[in-house]
Amino acid sequence: MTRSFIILIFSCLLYGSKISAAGTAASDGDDGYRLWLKYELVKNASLKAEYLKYATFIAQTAEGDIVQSASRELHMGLSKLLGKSVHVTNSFEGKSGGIVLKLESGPDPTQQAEGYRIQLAGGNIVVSSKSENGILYGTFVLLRHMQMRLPVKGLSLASSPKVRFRMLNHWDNPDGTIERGYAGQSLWKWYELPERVDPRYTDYARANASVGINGTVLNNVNASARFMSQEYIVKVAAVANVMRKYGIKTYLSVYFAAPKTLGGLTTSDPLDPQVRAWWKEKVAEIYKEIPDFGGFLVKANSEGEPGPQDYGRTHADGANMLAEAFKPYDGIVVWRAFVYKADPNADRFKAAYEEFVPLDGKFDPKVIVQVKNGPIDFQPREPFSPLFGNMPKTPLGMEFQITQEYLGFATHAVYEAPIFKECLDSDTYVNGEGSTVAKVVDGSLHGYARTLMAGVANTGNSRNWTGHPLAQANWYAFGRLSWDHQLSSEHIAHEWVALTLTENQKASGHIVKLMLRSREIYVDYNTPLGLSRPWMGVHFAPEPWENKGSRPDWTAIYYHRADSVGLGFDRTASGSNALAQYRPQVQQQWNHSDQTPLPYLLWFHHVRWDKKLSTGRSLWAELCTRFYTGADSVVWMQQQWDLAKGSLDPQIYTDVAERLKVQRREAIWWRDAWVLYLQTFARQPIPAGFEPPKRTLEEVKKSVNVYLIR
Ligand code: BDP
Repeated sequence: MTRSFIILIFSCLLYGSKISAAGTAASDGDDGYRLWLKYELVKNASLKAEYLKYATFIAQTAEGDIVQSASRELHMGLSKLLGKSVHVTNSFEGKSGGIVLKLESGPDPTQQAEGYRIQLAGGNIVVSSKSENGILYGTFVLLRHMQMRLPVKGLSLASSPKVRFRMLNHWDNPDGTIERGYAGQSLWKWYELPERVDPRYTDYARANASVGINGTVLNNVNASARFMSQEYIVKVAAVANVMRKYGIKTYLSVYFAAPKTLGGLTTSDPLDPQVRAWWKEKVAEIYKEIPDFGGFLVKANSEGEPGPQDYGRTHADGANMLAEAFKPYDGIVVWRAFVYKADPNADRFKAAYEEFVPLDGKFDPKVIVQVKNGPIDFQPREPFSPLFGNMPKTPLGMEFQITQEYLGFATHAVYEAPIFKECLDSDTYVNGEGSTVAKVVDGSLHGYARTLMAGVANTGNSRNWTGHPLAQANWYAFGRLSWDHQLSSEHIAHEWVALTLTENQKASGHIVKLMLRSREIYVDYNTPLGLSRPWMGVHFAPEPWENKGSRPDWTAIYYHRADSVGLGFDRTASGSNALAQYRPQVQQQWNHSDQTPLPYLLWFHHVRWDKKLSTGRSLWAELCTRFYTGADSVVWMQQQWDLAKGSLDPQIYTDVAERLKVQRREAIWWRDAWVLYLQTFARQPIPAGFEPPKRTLEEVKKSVNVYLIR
């Protein structure tokens, strides 16, 4: 069969059946399934006429499944945007008035190959790239351009990704549950794979490719060894077959002790020849089924997971053993640096640095060490991890959390781009001023070619993918920033709102305002002034009184250190001295409580309750002010949302409006939990102007417990 014949059949099928699963719209109301790929009909007549000028044909001039996906998407997108089925052909000689998808010649093994160019030439719009992936990305950008109702006149766009591996990490378990997932069950239906391949996998791949994501780790970092069994490898291969068509490589998290538990060996020691042979065979087995397999993600010797240290070996020994198994292939090993030992005298803040910095230079070139943005654990605000910049001989990847583990699950609206940006824009000063975390991660500071940004996914099988409709923006923003970390939070928010919620500029302005302030508002009622709140619970409500845990750093009191004198964790030289892990210029910013910016104050200082802060208020009064104004600002968020009402789909409007009501109620509840608890130490009244909580501390504690039991 010739390619043009295949294309013709495919166009007919696609158009004949109207729209694939990908484009299914809900009959009444918008259920959010289509994400930012809605392709709503262009109503403005002159703009539509301008787009139609280039809609006489789609020329798919290159072979390959990924280019095929691009022309399929373009065909579908144009038919919905313009109400016209555009003919797909494989040549355009002498013709104008179409869109041409073209592979540029010249080999280019770098990430630049994934870049695209969109320009006007010979009366056509030409989308070109050195790679199939680039053509697909360019196609999505062109469709985005039209979705944003931008003119074609003078069209000239070009962009290359700044980071090479842009991936989602799913914390999904084989039984369908998702660790820290708040949008339903796992997307991956292991029980029906490999025979039945849910069409939703294709829509997942489309959404990711549309923002430049090119990798997905399907399973939880607290990994089940089952994923290494032949039974599961075949299932994973069926998912990988879908991902491949969208330029997405499939990865797996591995259980380090699998040689023992699955392979029946007596040890999983990384220096044992039999163990090494086991992994080599396992990797070969995977590549037989998945020729473009991406690699492994490993959580080892962390929170009880097995690892090389169980055998007196180092993280580098473990990672390098796996890297050796990948030698014949393209795959990589992503080794996580999320480690902290159960040491009652230690500061968890310092743990990853202490374990990993001495290993700098000892990792195989196929290894990337994946570091969480902050030193502790995805708190609403954290200083950047001191590992960034301090391992110049090891590629360090970024791990952000998109799922809202500490950000109110799928109930609270928190736009995360500002969290990601805050970290990426932080200056490590390792090579002088301007040595930002972003430059460490994109490899430009230390010359790494293998660069990575990962986001812990917030997707589930909820019809709208993310539970909270506004949480879709966090998935979108992660993808956009993994491609280009220089984009601003505001720019990304504008794009997402225009693509997903409304074309109306005024309404969009209100929603973008809401999104941009949402994180600060959340921090104010949740963990103001640099408080943090991890412990071993569900991580929903703050439970600052929590003092029971099997180790000290699995309690809440370990982190905030409230006592009769004051509040906060002293990490200066008089305390844990964690600050010494940063360059002097960074230390200077945070060393003195008088000069430390308020958002970071309690991360580094134990501050007296009556200390006067730069706002003119005492610590206690400032805390109360933040808790109260934060909770009250949710009302402002509700107002912004309501101002956009007339321009929103009613189903989405109502969904968000109702979630904001819950957010308001919970913000007050969390505020009350903190102020009543802290008051037992500060022994001061709630400052004038704020109404004291209507409940007692005991009542708040009980209500949190009830929540936990439920
Ligand atoms: C914490 C989560 C836990 C994860 C762990 C990790 O509470 O569920 O397993 O991080 O990243 O944030 O490994």
